[in-house]
Amino acid sequence: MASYIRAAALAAVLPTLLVAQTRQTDVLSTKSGPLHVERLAALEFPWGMAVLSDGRLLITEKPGRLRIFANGRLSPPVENVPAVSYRERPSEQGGLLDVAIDPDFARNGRIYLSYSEAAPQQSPEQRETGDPRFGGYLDLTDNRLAGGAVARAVIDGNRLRDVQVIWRQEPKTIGRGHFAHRLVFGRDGTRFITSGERMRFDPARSLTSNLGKVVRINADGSIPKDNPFAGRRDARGDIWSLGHRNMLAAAVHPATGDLWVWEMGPLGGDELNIIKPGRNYGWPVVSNGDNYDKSPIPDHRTRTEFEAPIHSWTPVISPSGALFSRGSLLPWRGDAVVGGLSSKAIIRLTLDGARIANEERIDMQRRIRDVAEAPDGALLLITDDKKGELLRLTPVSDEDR
Ligand SMILES: [Ca+2]
Repeated sequence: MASYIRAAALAAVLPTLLVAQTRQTDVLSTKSGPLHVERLAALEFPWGMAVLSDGRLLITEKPGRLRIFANGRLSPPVENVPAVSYRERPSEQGGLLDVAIDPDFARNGRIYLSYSEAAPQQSPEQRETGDPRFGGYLDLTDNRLAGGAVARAVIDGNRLRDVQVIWRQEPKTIGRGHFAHRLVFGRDGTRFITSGERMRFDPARSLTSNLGKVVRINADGSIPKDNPFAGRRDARGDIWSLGHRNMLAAAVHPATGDLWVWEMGPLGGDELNIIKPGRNYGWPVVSNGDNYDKSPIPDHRTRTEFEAPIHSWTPVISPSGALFSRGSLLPWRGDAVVGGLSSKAIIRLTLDGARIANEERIDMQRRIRDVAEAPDGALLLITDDKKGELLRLTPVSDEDR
């Protein structure tokens, strides 16, 4: 009560100071110096972020809302967003997921959204049969047939128009997990989608399903002619690479143009892979982790025909969103910055080419769902929680100390 009275008294005299106080600025210590942590907005299970060149920020909330954060305020939900499949429960991984801005946004005003959708035909008889390898993570009450989708649309004020679905996960399956669904643009303008294996294991190695794949499509959903399986009758043309599990973080390296993808392992064995077209990254045959029921999986080194990760993590980081820092404000130029869910951290990777030279886990005490850099170089974070937050990290200047 005393602090409330003090704040109220201050408000009468110094309204601007009170604004700064209510933004709850904290200081975080890192190896590269202290950072201010400001809380900019409250959000319910935010999932993806994309920054427009004018500084506006698009943010998705998993229950099915898209918001625009501008001038310190969050917009009402953007209208005409596709309907998503979402039920609030601890294990729900579906909903409205990533958002990305067209490289030619200034001309076409277009954005891309990934999300989970229910199948149009649902049957009351369908039931999750489950796989014992999931141990305690099995949810046998689950019976909804769903799959991921990607739509593009033009953003017009606070409304979407010309919404077109350009890609779908096939087949749809029962299950609440492993949609993956990060959206990243290649330097040639093609679109990469990380498509999780929906907790089904074997589809990841099948060329006739697009589950457990990195997918590459053109802006309109058509298949690029130089995709590795384009034009083949026995394979899907949208597949770029296979043998993946649940890849929630991806970014294109600014110098090489290579696609870097971070993948959740099961019990242990989170991976960083640099993606080569047409290659198999091993899931579910090999992993540097074990199944949730403790049954072992052969390590990557036992099967050299599969691409081995550049790096794997045990204990895990639970990678959730990644970027390569421009370093225009934080002294992190060229570093990979990865958000961590179960690790409740930001993982800063200092690189030597394609090798991790140094790793810093910066404890955030919150599940970090995605990372982005603002036009001024500030690091933006969203946290995975019903009472989620948009946070901004900036260096503490000498004047502040
Ligand atoms: Ca692998």
